Order: sequence, then C-alpha cells, then structure tokens
Amino acid sequence: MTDMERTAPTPGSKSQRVMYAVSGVLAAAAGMAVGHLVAAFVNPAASPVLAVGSTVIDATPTPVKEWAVQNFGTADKPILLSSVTLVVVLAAAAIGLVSRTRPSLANILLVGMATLAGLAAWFRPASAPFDVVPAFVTAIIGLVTIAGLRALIPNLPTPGAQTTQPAPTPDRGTTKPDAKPESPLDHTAYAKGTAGAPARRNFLLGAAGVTVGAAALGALGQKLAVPATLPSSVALPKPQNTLQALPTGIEGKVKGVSQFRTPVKEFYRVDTALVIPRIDVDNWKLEIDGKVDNKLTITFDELLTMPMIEKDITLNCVSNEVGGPYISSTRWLGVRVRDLLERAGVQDGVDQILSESTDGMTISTPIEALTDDRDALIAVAMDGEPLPARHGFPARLVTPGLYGFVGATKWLTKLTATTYAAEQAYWTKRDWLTDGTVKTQARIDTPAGLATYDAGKIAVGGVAWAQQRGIEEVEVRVDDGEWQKATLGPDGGTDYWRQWYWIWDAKPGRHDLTVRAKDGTGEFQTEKRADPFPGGASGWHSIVVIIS
Ligand SMILES: Nc1nc2c(c(=O)[nH]1)N[C@H]1C(S)=C(S)[C@@H](COP(=O)(O)O)O[C@H]1N2
Ligand SMILES: [Mo]
Repeated sequence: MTDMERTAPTPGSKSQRVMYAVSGVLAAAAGMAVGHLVAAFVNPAASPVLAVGSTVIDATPTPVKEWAVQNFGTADKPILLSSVTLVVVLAAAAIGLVSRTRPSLANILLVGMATLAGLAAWFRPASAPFDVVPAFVTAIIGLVTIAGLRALIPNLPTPGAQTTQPAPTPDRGTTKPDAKPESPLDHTAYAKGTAGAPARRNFLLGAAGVTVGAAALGALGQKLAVPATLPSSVALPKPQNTLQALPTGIEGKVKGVSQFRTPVKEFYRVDTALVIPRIDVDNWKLEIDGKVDNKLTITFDELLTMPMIEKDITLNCVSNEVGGPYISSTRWLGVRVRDLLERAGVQDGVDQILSESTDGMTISTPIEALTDDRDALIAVAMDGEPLPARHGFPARLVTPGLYGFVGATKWLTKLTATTYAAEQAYWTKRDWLTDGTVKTQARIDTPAGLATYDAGKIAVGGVAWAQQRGIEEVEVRVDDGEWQKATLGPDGGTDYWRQWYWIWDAKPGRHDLTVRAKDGTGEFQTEKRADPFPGGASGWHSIVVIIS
C-alpha cells in the first residue's frame, strides 16, 4: 500500500488516526511515568516532567510569575505541571499521528522530546550526571510503547480498492495474527467500515494495559520520592535563652482572627521547588566560604552543639498582596548566624552573604541583617519540632525584618561572604530589590469580604506586622468615617505580628472597612498602593461588607 492510499479517506481511517494519536500519547505517558519512577531513585527533581517544569519556572519572566502567583496562589505549581503535561500530550498525539505514515520520523521526535527533558535535568542547578538517566529511560520506554501499540492497530483497507485481501504493508509484519481480517466475514465487515472490532479490541486492551501500568509506576515513583520522615529522628538541643511561653492570642475571643502562633501545618509555603528536597542529616554539611579568614564546614551534629536560642518571628513573602495569605508566625530555634560568621571571620568589604540551598536557590542577605542584634538564625526547629521538609529541613535561614526571598533560605547548605557587585542571587537576577525590608502592614481577617451580616455588634479583627519595628497602634475606619483605635492582642515582640480587634456597631447598608497600622517608630503605614514587585506590596487593606 502506498502512502497515498493510506492517507486517503477511508471508513476506518478516522478511528485509525485516533488510535495512532492515542498510541503517541500513551508512549509519552508510559515513558514519563517510568522516568518518574527511576528519578525517585536517582534524584526526584530529575523526573522529566519536574525537570521541565522547574526549567519553565526559572525561565518565566518575572511579570508572568507575579501574575501566576496572584491568580493561582499556591495552586501555581499544579497548574504549571498541568500545563507542561498538556503541551506534552498534544505534542505526543501529533507524534502518534506522524507515526501512522512516518514511523521513523515519529521515533526521532519522541527521542527529541525525551532529550529536551534530559537537557532540562542536566542544566538544573546542582544536578549530577546521573540526572539524565530518567530521560534516557523515558525515551526507551516511549519507543517500545509506540512500537508495541502500533502493532495492535488494525490495518484498515480502502473500500473498493482492495476488496479481496488487504495488501501486506511493512506495518503488517508486526501486526498480531488476530488483527488480520482472516475470514470473509471480517473482510465484509471491513468493507462496510464497521469492523476491525476484534482487532480494535486488541488495541483497546493494549492501550488500557499501558494506561494502568503507567499510572501505577508513576504513582509508585511519586510515593518513593516523598520526603522520608527524617525530621523526627533529630533530638533538639535546649535553647540558651529562656523565653516565656507565647501568651494566648485573641483568636478564642474574636472568631476569625489568625491564630497568634501559626500551627506548622498551616504555615504558608513559598518556594520554587517542585519536589521537596530530601536531605539526609548524616550527610548534610553547612559550608561557609568566600571572603572569610577561616573557611568552615559544619556537620549537623556540630551545629547542634553550638549555642542555640529561641526567637518568635513572623515570616512573610514579598509576593504577598495587601490582605494576602503568605504570612505566618512561630517560635524558631537556631544558632545565631552572627556566631558562625564570627568563627569564620568575615573580611572587610563584604556587603552580602549569598546563601545556597540543595535545590540550587541562591539568596542574598545584607551582611548587617545577619550580624546585628536582631539575631538572624540558622533555624533547626519551628514550634518545638524539627523543621518539616517543606520548611527547610534540616536547617534554614530566618532573618527578622526581611522578606523570605532575601533572608529565609530553606534546605541551606552554604553561606558565601561576598559583595552585591560580585554575585547576584536568583531573585536579584529577576529584578527584585536587594533591599527586602518588610513594610508595615495590617490585614482584616474578619468579617469576610463581600459577605452579608446582620446589623448590630460585629467584631472586626486581624493582624498587623512591622518586624524589627513592632506595632504601636492599629486603626479601623468605616467608609469615610473617623479612624477608630483597635484593641491590640498580646505582645510577641517587635519581630512578631500583633493581633487586633475593634467592635463595630454595624448599620444596614454596604460598607467599606479599612485598616492601617502604626509601627514602633510612630509612622503609619503608607496609603500608597504598590504591587508586590519589586519590593513588597503597600497600601491599606480594605474590604466591603453588606449589613442587612
Ligand atoms: N531553597 C529555597 N529557600 C527559599 C525559597 C525557595 O524558593 N527556595 N523561597 C523563599 C521565599 S520567597 C519565602 S517567602 C520563604 C518561605 O518560607 P516558608 O515556605 O517556610 O514559609 O522561603 C524562602 N526560602
Ligand atoms: Mo517569598
């Protein structure tokens, strides 16, 4: 049969084309699933989908990233991975269609896709040579799958043209015997364009088998790649300082106000990692290098023998919109960065410490913020427990007064004493400011915006923060009325957020509620609206409520 005949419209050709497209998609799916499983053993981040996803994240221009974070929030990662998968599915379907007439070209395209994934894994920061193995396996499984499935696709003849016996084609050599219309009955059915039923059943069975296999292997890979329960094996040292227990917050009294101490499970998470790094504490090391008198390498056990302090610190993300959710507060336990830098002996001229993590993230922190008396920490615990993997196990930086992107490196492995002129961190290269000083902000947690309430007494409440300066006052305003002084919750220190509430005698109608905070220097937060990019959002948080 010639290519002309094969591509000519025939009764069977539509379902045949679908089968070719499906075989392309399943070849890609099976390849990626097995690649994902192999990656669980090599390096979870080297999984083809994840490596491509991470590369897309890093290559995404800052405005697009901002837009994604604002519109999708923490769903941005699943959405990114779904988009990558969708593109792969469409490409694979096209390759499957190509394989109908040009099998070798289809094979080359499949290998080409796997190669892109391999390159993505290869060029990830902190990648190792073995990281290309999952993509290699993906290519092989993809080729085997597409060949196997194509052998199951019934070869439908052109009606009229070949009514006696379908001509042998190169493809037919690989076709299973029962895929051939052997009996006249089958043959007639073919001519009417309604059969190939037994043959089609073989393809469906094959496709179903590949689907189930791919799903199972992919899921197994996912399970194996999940961080081990390492944190529980760490025994925490006692802090040197004695902090009083954090006072009880007002959340019991004013329903809807954020808890004074954020439960670890509810602590916001922001990072670029598609797979949470798994770190074996026994092999973990913290290096201190660059312009220092003594380069240091510290094991986790050594770190635990250094003097530890506890500190209550609110951490927030520069990407947080006014009123947004990327802020949480807890008690941290860790070593003062200052103590470590003193041991290393930072030389003159250093203006930043560039920290690095196992996932290749780099973060610049101004040297003063790490050495002054704010007590920036290399934290090993939060809320009395070792850091969970998602928050940086086994050790992370926490710098009071700075947004996370300039002072809170998770999965920390290295501190380099250097200058802003010499080295640029990840976000600096993407045009975010190097001065990541937290802006004074207040947020209304309750009542809920755009909700309807009965007239009468309503508690308006929320949190306000100005790490390093503290909160002195919070005021609330209804519509364009007078600013009313809110009652503040307990004091957790200048680096900790402050809860507040104000009882409103609500009258029917549609009302704006607006809040503003005054920090410890006596300055009110600015009314001027600013977007998160490039140095953090500003402006008053305002909500609309309907009173009936
Ligand atoms: N390794 C690594 N550390 C990181 C990041 C990251 O992407 N990778 N993101 C930073 C940002 S932008 C913030 S806001 C904080 C968030 O810390 P959390 O997820 O523990 O709340 O981590 C910081 N540390
Ligand atoms: Mo952030």
